[in-house]
Amino acid sequence: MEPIPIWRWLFWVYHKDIAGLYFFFSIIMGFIGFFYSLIMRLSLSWSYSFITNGVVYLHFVTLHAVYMIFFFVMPFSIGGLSNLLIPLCFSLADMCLPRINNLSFWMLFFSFGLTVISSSVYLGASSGWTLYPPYSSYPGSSWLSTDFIIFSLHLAGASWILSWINFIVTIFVLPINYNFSFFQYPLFIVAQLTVSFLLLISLPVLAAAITMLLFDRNFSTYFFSNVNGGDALLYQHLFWFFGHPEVYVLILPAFAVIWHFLSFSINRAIPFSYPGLSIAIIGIGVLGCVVWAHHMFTSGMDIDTRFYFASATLIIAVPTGIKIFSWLFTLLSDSIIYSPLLIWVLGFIFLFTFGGLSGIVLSNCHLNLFFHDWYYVIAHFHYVLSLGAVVGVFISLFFFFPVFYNLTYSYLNQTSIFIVFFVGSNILFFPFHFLGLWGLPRHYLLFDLNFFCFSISSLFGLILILLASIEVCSSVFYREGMFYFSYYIDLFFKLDIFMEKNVQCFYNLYLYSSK
Ligand SMILES: [Cu+2]
Repeated sequence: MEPIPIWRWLFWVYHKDIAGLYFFFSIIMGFIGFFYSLIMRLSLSWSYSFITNGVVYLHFVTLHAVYMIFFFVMPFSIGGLSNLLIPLCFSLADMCLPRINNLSFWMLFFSFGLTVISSSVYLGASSGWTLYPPYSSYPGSSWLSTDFIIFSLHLAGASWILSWINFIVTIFVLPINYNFSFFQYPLFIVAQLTVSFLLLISLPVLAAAITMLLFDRNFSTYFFSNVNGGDALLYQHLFWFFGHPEVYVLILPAFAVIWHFLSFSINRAIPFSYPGLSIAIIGIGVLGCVVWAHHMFTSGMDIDTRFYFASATLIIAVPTGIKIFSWLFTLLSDSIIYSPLLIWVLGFIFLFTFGGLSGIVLSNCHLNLFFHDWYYVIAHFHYVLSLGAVVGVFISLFFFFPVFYNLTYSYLNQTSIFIVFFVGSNILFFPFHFLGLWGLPRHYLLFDLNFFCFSISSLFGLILILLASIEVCSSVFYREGMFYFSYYIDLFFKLDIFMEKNVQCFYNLYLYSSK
């Protein structure tokens, strides 16, 4: 067989190839984001000896968030998993707009390039991923880094907009042969549709906000400058109108993967309480768009507004509870097939529920006045996102990669990676709750030496997570076999089977290929 020329993959349009590009890209980016968190933990462990400049420390905080959110979790769970699975769920040969698909990946890649340029200019962007105006406006950071981060977010946003056009069109236009009613869609499709609509609603708002910020920085427009008649709070409203739906964009695909794995484990195509789950996903999406100001309780809103946002936030616990009880009930089933991934799912449910409970504490608009910008908040969103979404990434790696890319893990490795990751992540993040209760503020390089033992234990936990990630990369092996992808596609078209049977057929392949 002739070797493929290196430039060929620049023009890949086939959905599985593009998904592979996204997976490869996002895993590299995950390690870069991890590297930033390692530097943060090191500099917090030996205060003022590792990094001496608080602005540089904030630069690492900013870049850690940007890499993890925009270049690790989003490309993996949206770009990668959707491109891989949406055509398969409907037995399609490819996505509806393959060239647009290719374009959106490379736009994301150039967006990453702009972030690299941003971090190489002077001290780097140091206003957090939220880019709040007093810090990100011209007097706060006069060097060019923030402008490049804004360009990078623009380009990444344009890339996701192309992606969601592609997903929505593929889901609604192509599967004409099947006549699905909405409540027959697989949950993965429902989740990706919800994600697409959330991006459709929220990304243009983010684009508007950061464009105004760009104009403020370069053309003296004063949209967000209170001194000159603007309103800095406006930026926070616009940003969190994007920022809160964004957390569901990050976590919903992980939920969908959990459901598909659990329904596989009980040998059914449809998970327990299926139509309720569809409604719960959509409900989370809708509610997620009307709770943004719970990030701004300390900004001086009047009491009625704060109560509205607090209670709307609490209502999200209802659809979330539906999902958690559905998972737990599925785990109680008699016909459950035990595999190491079930431990991962249990870990996911534990970590996500734990993060959800501290979220209920934070959604209280009075308690929030005390917890705002303390370590408690960091503990909350790392339990929900970093651990929830990242465990979703691990489960996808173990569950889908054996079948689609012939890359597989032994059961022993899957279990040992889980133990190291679970112990490490809890050692890292659990003490943050106490640090928050004791009033340790986030975003600071220096802190009281009374907390020294906690910062050392957090560093130890982070090193355990690093070991788990290295084990993931080192213990993967290529399994030559009959289950290469084209065979799998052929199987679909030859049998011309309906979606549920496709799912079943995939599961059988999985069982066979990852023993
Ligand atoms: Cu929120």
